[in-house]
Amino acid sequence: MTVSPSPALTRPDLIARFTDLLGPVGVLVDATDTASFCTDWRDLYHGRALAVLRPANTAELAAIVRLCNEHDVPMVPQGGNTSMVGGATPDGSGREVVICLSRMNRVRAIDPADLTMEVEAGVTLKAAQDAAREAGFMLPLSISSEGSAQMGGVLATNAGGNNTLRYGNARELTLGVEAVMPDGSVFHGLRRLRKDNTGYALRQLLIGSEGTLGIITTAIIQLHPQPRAIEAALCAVDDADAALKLLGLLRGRDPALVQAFEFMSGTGMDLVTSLIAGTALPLGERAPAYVLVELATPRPDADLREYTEEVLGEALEEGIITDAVIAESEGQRAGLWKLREEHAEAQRRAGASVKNDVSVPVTHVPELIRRATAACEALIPGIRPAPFGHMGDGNIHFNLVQPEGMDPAAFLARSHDIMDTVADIVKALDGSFSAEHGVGQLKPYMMPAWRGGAELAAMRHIKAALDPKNLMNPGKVLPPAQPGA
Ligand code: 2HG
Ligand code: ZN
Repeated sequence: MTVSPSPALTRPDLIARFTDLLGPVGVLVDATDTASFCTDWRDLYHGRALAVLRPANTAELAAIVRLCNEHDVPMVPQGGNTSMVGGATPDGSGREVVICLSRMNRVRAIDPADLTMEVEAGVTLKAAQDAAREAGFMLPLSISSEGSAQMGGVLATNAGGNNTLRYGNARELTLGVEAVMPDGSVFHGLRRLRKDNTGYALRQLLIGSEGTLGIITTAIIQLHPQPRAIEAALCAVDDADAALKLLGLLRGRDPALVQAFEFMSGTGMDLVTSLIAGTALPLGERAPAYVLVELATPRPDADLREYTEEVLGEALEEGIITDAVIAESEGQRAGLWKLREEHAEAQRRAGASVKNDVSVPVTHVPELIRRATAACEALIPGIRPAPFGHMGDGNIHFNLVQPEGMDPAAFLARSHDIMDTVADIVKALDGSFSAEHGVGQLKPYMMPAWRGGAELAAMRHIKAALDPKNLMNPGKVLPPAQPGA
């Protein structure tokens, strides 16, 4: 796919036109104002933007997308800029505009009878969760970056996170979307229907498209009843095999209660407790690995505390876990979650790291961790494997922290070797090379080997049909087509 010859309008002309449409408040052009939009959270990508555009509503967004389409201006949608794969960072050409929906930040409505929330793309996930909670409900999507991540990006990347095992990921929780398509037309799909078999599921195509097929402006999200009781516990285990046994025990007893099941390596936990202020291991001794378990129920009559003590007591007796602490208060529960949620930040502070956001069938998680640890240690002596993540749904962040004292650039130069080594193992275990972080600009090169043939061909046809000029987040998700392919 080629982008047609350069736009007829000069940069100052374009900026003037954008300013006419959005007003000065909606157009950022100074390098100091646009800098933070041009670099990703991991500091892997550094681009330039023709401008950062901040529409205040769908009509403004549609107008600027139409203008971009007319003048062949590539567009990079960006939410809270928390992508782990460079999915929202512009390239270095200075031709792309970043489109940011943070001014569209209203929770429009919560319908208690329908159990739905209508929310604009620029609302942070945390603000949406809070609004749901204040209305007596639960928005069960929960991710480490929820304080900054915005609903538009959460949906565009089909975010998963900590509660997927029980409630599904963004796709399962979204009933309808409104979106601006690459030509500037508006897809009015803000429906709140559980049943609606009327042709292709366009909203599901937009969810997870990482902004390559359109820009989601508003969504109808499915809410859940707020749990009446929640118990969180941190358990020490010897290895991932023991963690899997614990999951089996919990699910065998009552699968409906398990709301989160997060694995953490001893190495990862050491990094958190040594690098993040306000954290400390609440268990007597350091363990090779840990599991953060959360059980929850909306039933008023259940004695969840007693149940949790009983089932963890059984796990201790059977030698599945070696120690455990159950949170005694909301504050303690938050403290346990902080130990888990700060893994990404602690690893960022520990130097360069390579991330492998992979998934395998849950039963293969221990084998994945065993084999990938051995393979990476053989590849780079001193490398620090620090796997963690959403073990209950099979999604492990098999992250590797650089050896102590190694030059970070030299370590990052080995990124592809490391990623390919892990990917080979994941493939042998019937997994995926990107479980929840998406493809972005970091991983399109992996697509032919993993999604080649009819699957990638269909994706290219869809992209070409909806965005024939390749203006929506170009360079993301799909690899460049090979000549003749
Ligand atoms: C998490 O689960 C995020 O905390 C980030 O998905 C994972 O840093 C990572 O690799
Ligand atoms: Zn995650």
